[in-house]
Amino acid sequence: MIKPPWCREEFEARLRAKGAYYHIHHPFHIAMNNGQCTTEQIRGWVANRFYYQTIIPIKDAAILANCNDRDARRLWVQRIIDHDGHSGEDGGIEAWLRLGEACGMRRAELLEHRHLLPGVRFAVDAYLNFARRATWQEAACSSLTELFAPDIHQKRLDNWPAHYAWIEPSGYQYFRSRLNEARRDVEHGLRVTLDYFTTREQQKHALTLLQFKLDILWSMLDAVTMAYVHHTPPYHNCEMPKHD
Ligand code: AHQ
Repeated sequence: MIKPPWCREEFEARLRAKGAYYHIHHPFHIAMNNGQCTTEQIRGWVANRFYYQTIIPIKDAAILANCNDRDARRLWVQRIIDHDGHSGEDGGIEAWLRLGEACGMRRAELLEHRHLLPGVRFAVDAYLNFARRATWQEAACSSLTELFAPDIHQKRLDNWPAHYAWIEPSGYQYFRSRLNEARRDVEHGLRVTLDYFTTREQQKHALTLLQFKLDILWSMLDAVTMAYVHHTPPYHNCEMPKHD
């Protein structure tokens, strides 16, 4: 029996209800916001998240490449500019490098992805490869995890300075910049999603796309937890062959 589509408000409410699975609820993130992370754990998180940040503009360029709607492209292209910067604006990738420096790491450690865990790489690459082959509307829908992002950035700005006095406050610029950028991005991404997925089956598909991206964010923190909380990164118990 074919079920009628959810009305626009119900569909949006179901998308927003997925916030229950957002990585703000991951134990590692809760520990970060409660000030329970060590310097090494914060640095490990910053270094691994840098790979995600560098992939976002490439992911967004993949979406643009799949998008035949000029009005949508005019809005979506701003996401690349936000991360890569443009004349006079250093952009989010540079801001994340400064977060790394504010945490006492050298830019080269991040740029060369020296701390990148296989599990983080796999999750991030899954997002990029999904965006390359999905329709641009499906990829737009998966970016709606940012419905929940302003809250996560605000909580860092509220909690980290008191908990982690060893971090240079200049490093928090990235979180501040995302408060408005995420809200603006999501306003467009939500409109695309509510307009495009119109049957009940398509609406349920949209929810699975959002869950897929939630799984990516959650899995990244699982890999970071194995390495930096349980000290069991991949191959931690293997004798690595000595090759010069
Ligand atoms: O800094 C983040 C960012 O630039 C983006 C882009 C967006 C996307 O296109 O999927 N998602 C996203 C996110 C960013 N920061 C994450 C965080 O926890 O700091 C949250 C993440 C997201 O919610 O997808």
